[in-house]
Amino acid sequence: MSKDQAPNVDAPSGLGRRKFINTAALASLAGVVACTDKSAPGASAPAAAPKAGADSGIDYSKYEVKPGELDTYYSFSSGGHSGEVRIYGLPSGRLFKRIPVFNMDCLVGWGITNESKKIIGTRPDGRPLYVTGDTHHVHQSYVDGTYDGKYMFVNDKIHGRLARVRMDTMECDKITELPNIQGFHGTFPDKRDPVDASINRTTRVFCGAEFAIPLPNDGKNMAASDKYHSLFTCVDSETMEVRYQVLIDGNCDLVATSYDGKLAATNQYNTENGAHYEDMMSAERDACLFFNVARVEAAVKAGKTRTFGSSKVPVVDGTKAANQDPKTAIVCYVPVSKNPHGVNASPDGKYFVCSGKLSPTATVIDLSLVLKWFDGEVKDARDAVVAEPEIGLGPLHTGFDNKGNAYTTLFLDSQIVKWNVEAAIKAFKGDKTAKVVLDKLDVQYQPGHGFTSMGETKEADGKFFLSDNKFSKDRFLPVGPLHPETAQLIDISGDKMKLVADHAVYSEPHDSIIVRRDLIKTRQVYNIDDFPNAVKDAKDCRVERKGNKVTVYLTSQAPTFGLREWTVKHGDEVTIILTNLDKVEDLTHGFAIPKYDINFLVNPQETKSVTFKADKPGVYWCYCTNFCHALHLEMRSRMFVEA
Ligand code: RUQ
Ligand code: CUA
Ligand code: CA
Repeated sequence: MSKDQAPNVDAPSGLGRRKFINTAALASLAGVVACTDKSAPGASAPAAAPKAGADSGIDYSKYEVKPGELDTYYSFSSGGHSGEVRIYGLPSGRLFKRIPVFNMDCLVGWGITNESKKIIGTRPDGRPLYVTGDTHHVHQSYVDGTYDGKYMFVNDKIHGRLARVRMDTMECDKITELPNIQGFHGTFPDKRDPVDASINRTTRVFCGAEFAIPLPNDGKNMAASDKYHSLFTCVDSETMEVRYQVLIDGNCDLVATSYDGKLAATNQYNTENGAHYEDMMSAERDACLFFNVARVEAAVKAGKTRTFGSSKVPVVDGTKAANQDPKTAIVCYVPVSKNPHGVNASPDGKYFVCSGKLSPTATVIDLSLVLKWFDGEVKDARDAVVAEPEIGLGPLHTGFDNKGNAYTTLFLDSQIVKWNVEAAIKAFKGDKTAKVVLDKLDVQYQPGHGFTSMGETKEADGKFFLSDNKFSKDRFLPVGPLHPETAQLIDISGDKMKLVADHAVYSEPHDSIIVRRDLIKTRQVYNIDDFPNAVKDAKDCRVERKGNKVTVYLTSQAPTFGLREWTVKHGDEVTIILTNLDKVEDLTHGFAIPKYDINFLVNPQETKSVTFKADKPGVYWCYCTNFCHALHLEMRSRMFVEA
């Protein structure tokens, strides 16, 4: 690939790199992938990749996970518009598992088995309600500021759904559709329960809707977009039911929660309620909204609520007009730089950082001052801003170490910037000696999310930062027009950031968390008693008929299925219930029926079922799809559909 094809194109002339990006400049940027002014201070051209191997002075073997060794961290990653969640090991970058959530997956039978369709929801004809999804953000459940290893939550931006993944089996067990919203983007669970301390674990998951819509959205009126609204939603992490929603002005983008459980926040880039991008960029400032959780819940309890459309979910009024008096307000609108992106909580529990996106700054908001605003002690919400350092072009997301440093992705600069939060606060107060920006590192290319090891917990350990980059051209062997993306591993334990690995990841890694391995406790074999329809003995295998409904009870035990053959009649509705009686770890069987579009797995001691219409007469070899035994190919059964 020639240099001029590389994604590092100089800024269109006339674009002042350290100045604000205005509408026109942004529009002209749309045609280039990057903008890098090599003469600017602190910047270097990422066109030349850091030298590999011995030349870089980095001992890469330190980060190697040798054959037979295990990784020290898990990385749980959303798969963007693949609709799934992925599990990697770090530092190796090994891909362990893809968890189907909002997509269909014929490896495990997600969207094919009755059990998965019950979680996804079905249409009247029995097909899954939706087979597309767009997962953006994954976060785990907390107990007192760190992961409790129980659940993982992930959003679907397309259809406005929140899914829960059980951490013991690493499978999705619930999906909830949020009412009256579109473009569900940011999500974050509570880090601590502020109301009922006896529960002492996450009970809320907050969800931000990015696209404002008419309420109700009943097709009667397109109206002007300034009449649209967004809702901020709270879902109960145990029941996965929607508890309440808050009506707001503008939109939501990312979501963060405080460590004391008192505040939930969302940054918003469209305070203008614009329908087109230039309208969304017309105001000088947008906002970061802070929800006073106790007050919101008191308002819900007091019945100061309304509902929209057919939804029964109580909605409280968080609009500006209804929240003029701080002493009774449920929402605080803190003005921040125009069109911000990302809001992240520092692990010391004190600050939230919003990234400027269109402004080369990050905004640091002091949570104690937000709480003081609610008490009437701070007059102007903008006074909760304690720093606004200039860090580089196109800042998006921030991770933190355990030494008070922040690491922000710079999309346009293709860099990670390391900066010190307390120094930024000093500089904001006028201290000219404060050294704010400590280091910059080129990444390849255009980072979106970046996150640190354990960085979303109070156990942030300052070891690694992972940069999920949106572009990878020239970093990997070419594979056609659809490129992989890059997840670059950066050692942040020293003063200087060190790029230590390029991991190719399938499109589109969106956001991840890096979790210490000791926090994850999985079961390796299911408990047969957890499945009420389990066929517990091979002797129980049989065919039962009620009218034209036929149930086939089946077991698998390497290398046989419990029935060698069975007969149903043309036109029957057939349900097959299959229990894997094998107890040995890793002894998974598959079950496929040609021409009937059936394909799913049963793990040790697991039960799954499928239902279909026997609409094609003939002999069908049902076979095991998952290599399980020396006689795997012989592991078959015959379905006879009698004409
Ligand atoms: S957003 S690249 Cu969908 Cu996570 Cu910032
Ligand atoms: Cu059972 Cu292959
Ligand atoms: Ca805006």
